[in-house]
Amino acid sequence: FEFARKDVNLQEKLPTKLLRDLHSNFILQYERDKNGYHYIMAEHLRVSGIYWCANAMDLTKQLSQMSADEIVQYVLSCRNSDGGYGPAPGHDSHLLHTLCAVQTLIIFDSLQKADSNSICDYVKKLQNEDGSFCGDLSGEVDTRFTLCSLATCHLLGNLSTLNIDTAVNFLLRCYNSDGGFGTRPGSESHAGQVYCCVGALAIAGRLDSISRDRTAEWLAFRQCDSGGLNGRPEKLPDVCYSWWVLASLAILGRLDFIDQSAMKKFIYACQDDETGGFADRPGDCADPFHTVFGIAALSLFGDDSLEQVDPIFCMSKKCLGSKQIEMF
Ligand code: GRG
Ligand code: ZN
Repeated sequence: FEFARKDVNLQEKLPTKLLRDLHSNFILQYERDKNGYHYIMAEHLRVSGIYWCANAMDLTKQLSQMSADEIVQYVLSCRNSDGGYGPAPGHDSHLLHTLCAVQTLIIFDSLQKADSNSICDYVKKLQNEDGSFCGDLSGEVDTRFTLCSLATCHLLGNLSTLNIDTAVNFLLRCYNSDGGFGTRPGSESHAGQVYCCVGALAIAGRLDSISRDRTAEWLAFRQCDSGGLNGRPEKLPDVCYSWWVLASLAILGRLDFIDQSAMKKFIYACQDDETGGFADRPGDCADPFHTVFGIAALSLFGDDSLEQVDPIFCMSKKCLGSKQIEMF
């Protein structure tokens, strides 16, 4: 009898180095194929998709290959009269897409084309009495929306429009004794939520409120024998957790808590050496979401062929400039 931890096998024929230019071609293809099946399917997350594609092109130093004006005009056309942005023109505003709109405008150096005050007003109205945030008018509360709010207002230079003390109190109520964070108080720890909470605490300048080592240990336990990382115990590894977990460790100053060479091997193995792009796991179908987070994770380890990524905002340090947060 053998105790089997859920994991994947890395076969020998899988890629073992970064196929950078294949990825930028994959993204361009995806972006240009506007009548394609995927593009139509993804309307409900179009602005987020645009941020993933633009960010992947920026991190692979290929941003100049994109039609900047067309993309910026499209993003601006997703703005609603409440000040927020929806996923596509005519769709309701949501914090997830509002942050992605702001990120995309920064990547194309076009933030001056947005109305910062009305965006911050939109975000402010979604904060609740207990400090938490709703993602939109439907009322769903989630620590993801705390990161979206703090990141958006920070990037617009107006963090103080939010109630940061109550926001931090809410985040600390979502801090579990295992060192992780969940979506709401009492929810199970999940690596994606850890990223959101650690990032939000960093923006608030309140990382001293948690035990960095305890959280970093919970994150380090996400590494499987294959080198890949999962999102919680007993789940399969997935390349996007390379980002959620590694970025959290980087924010905590604890990147050395995991085996970096095993991690890189897993990330390389998730590349598709024919179509370009990264899949969630070796052998699966590549998509822009896993592509940008695979590339961003490799950038955190340092790779001269990539732009350096900021672990809180998942954007190049170059495009963030003085918007970067000084952590240590
Ligand atoms: C990138 C700056 C920046 C902000 C984004 C929305 C957001 C802020 C972060 C999302 C963090 C998150 C919750 C990531 C997890 C995404 C994911 C793969 C969810 C799937 O979860 P499960 O539980 O799958 O369905 P598992 O992997 O556990 O099987
Ligand atoms: Zn994933």
